[in-house]
Amino acid sequence: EEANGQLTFVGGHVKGVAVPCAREESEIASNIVYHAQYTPHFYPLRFDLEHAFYAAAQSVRDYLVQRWNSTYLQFHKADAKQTYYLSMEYLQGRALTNAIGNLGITDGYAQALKSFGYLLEDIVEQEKDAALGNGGLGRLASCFLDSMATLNLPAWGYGLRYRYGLFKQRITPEGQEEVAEDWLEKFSPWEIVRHDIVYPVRFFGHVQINPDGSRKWDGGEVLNALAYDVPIPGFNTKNTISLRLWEAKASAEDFNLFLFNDGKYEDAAHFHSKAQQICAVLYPGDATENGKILRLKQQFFLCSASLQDIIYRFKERRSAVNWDNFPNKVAVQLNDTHPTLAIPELMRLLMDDEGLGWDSAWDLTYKTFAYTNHTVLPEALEKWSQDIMRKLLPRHFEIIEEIDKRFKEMVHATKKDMAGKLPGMQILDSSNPQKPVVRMANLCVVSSHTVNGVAQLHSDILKAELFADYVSIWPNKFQNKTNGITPRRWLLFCNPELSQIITKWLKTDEWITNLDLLSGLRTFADNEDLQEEWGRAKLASKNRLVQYVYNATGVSIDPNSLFDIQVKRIHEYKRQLLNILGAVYRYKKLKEMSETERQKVTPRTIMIGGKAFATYTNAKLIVKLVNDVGAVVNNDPETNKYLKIVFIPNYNVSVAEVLIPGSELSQHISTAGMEASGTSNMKFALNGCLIIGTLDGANVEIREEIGEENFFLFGAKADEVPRLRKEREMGMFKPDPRFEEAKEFIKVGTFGSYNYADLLSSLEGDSGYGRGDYFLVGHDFPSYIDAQSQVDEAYKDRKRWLKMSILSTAGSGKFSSDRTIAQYAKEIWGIEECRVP
Ligand code: B1H
Repeated sequence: EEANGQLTFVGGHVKGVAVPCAREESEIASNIVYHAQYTPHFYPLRFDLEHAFYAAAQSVRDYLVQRWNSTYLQFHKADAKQTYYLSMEYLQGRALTNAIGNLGITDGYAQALKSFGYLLEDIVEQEKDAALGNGGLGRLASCFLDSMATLNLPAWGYGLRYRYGLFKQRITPEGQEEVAEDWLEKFSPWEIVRHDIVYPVRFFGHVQINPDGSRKWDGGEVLNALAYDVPIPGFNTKNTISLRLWEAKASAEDFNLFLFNDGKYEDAAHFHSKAQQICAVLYPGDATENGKILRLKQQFFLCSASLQDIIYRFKERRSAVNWDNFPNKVAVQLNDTHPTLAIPELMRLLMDDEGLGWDSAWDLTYKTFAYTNHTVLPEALEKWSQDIMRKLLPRHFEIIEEIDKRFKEMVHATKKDMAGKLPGMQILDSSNPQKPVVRMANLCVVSSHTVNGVAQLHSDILKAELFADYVSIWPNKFQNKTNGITPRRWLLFCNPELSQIITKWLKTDEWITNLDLLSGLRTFADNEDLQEEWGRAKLASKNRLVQYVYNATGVSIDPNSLFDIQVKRIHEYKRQLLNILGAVYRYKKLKEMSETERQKVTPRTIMIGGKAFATYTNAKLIVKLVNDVGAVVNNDPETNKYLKIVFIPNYNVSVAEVLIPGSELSQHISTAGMEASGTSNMKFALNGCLIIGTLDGANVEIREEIGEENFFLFGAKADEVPRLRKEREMGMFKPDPRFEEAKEFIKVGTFGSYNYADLLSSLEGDSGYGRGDYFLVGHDFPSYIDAQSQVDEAYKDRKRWLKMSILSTAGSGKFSSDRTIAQYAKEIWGIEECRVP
């Protein structure tokens, strides 16, 4: 049984290990044929590209399921402490290339598909992105899962199975249009519905006080949470972990047959439609929170189902004899405050269902949770109305009140000197009697054993500003964990040309799981042979991008121009406006030059992409402005050999996989102190792309690692920002004439009839968020233009540029999510490797 690797069922339990997966083309081919015939999603005699994709994906899933079973058997046998990553967002993107790449069977699949007349590249393109996230925070969660699996860590991801993920962006003459993205239109070949894993989740109702004084939450509405598991394979290991996504379901009992038979079809299915609402859409905000009650329901739904599942698993283990053991077996990481309700939910389950007293329940809860903060933007710090919370979650509200009360008592009793700071630190904020709120970040800080920021600068700012008062109470609670990205998806798979060169020159492919080895490339940075190969690989990726841009936009771009890219969510603090104003200024200068002067200019293609939150007016105007500027510049025969400006529509994970390898310069130009980390900066640098950027977020550490001579720095420093804003308010700001020139060039209607006065007025006036240039575009404009001139000069020297590019990759080792996750595992979670033999 175990010898041939089959699973064996013994007395209701499963024993055994997974079979190693097929490497032979013929075996892979017959597995694909099997699914094409027996997984009846398609007419069996049809075997087109789409059918081939689904059949191939399902054959891969079989291997994943085998490994996934052995992984959980291993975790169970070892009774290892496990980490549960709770996140409202995962930006998984496509899975096929990643899965066969991690399993080491890419060649076998390429050959097998060829035998059917298909190219693997074309098959891969059939897959829809799973976009259950907004931006960096969601993509970080997905990179973390890849690293947890690769490092053989006993870990799970928990999230929601949104019916519609992040919207699809269409560009029309009016700007951005949002369209629902139907990623489940056919089905997802990667998920496994778990009809055996269902938990009830309650909303509303009341708290019932029992004769013995214990409390019970009762009444209201109860929905079921049904699990869908997505297997996450590690690289070069059998370990395959799980992303468990919850879907809301009403039960059959909630279907009112009486009403239905009476012809009242909608009323009959009232609960069913309520259930559907919960997971219908991903909240499409990035760094804004606008208090939707449905969003609060989603958050609680994730927390309650996940916690019940975690407790169920704990009880299955031999260590479960004793609740004291809970934090020795369970670590829960909160991906920002979105899953904060897990804290009062664990308290409730321990006290009301398991019968523990407050002190024991609190002790276990405190030792279980850790919280990651991802932003200091005030509008993104979640605050929920106390009234809504009390109504939706009456028992949790009581528990939160009690946590707050005891926190205040503790401060009065043991930290008297801090008592004056309580109004800023307490969880319940009733200072506005019209709108009392629960401050979720405060609840997290008070209830977690560890709090971390996502880059050194950000963590320092948290300690010095946002959470400064708590630092006096708990000096050792605060840590930094600089973000990272998975080198598998973001180099090995998306940039095979460059990966081969790296392996060849390092004489090993161990860099794939030990990214620090990239520093070995430094020795060869001046080597002309390497530079030649490096340049050729970049050109191959640029050509692929040229094709992509043409297909997506109809614009032809010149592969010999400098490819300059800024892709991220559109937000004023990320300053796409600075980029486009710089581009407008460049265009104006080109127009003023003679043709002989122009010929000396470094030709550029500026690409900007990203989605704007649907109700964020200025962000949407920025999208429209970039498109309007592009339409004029790209069609100007005088200048379009030297400058093109392209808006890349519908930026997402799979688009990033084409853009990043083909980039030469990327822009990470947020107002200093406002971008907590950024992670695309790491992806670009890893792919040999140079960065123009401010001293913000992880840029600071990237610049340290790759060397300041290889980074185009400009702009105010974070600690200067408050003073600069003050000076502005006092009317002391004198704008650079080049800044005025660029704005004026737009205002006079160069780029069409739309009046951008409202958008540009955000850069004018004296003060206020959204006015008075809060984001300091005007202040940083001159140093930005100067840094761009340095870029143009550097690009003219091909050898120098290639050397800088090699050094960017060579210095990116630190930014592997393997390093980040290893630090979380050791310094926050206290978990260890648990490897499937
Ligand atoms: C980040 C968010 C975010 N920080 C609210 N905060 C959201 C806030 O739906 N919402 O309401 C969604 C997302 N996202 C990003 O996290 C930071 O801006 C980046 O700098 C950072 O790199 C990323 C990962 O840590």
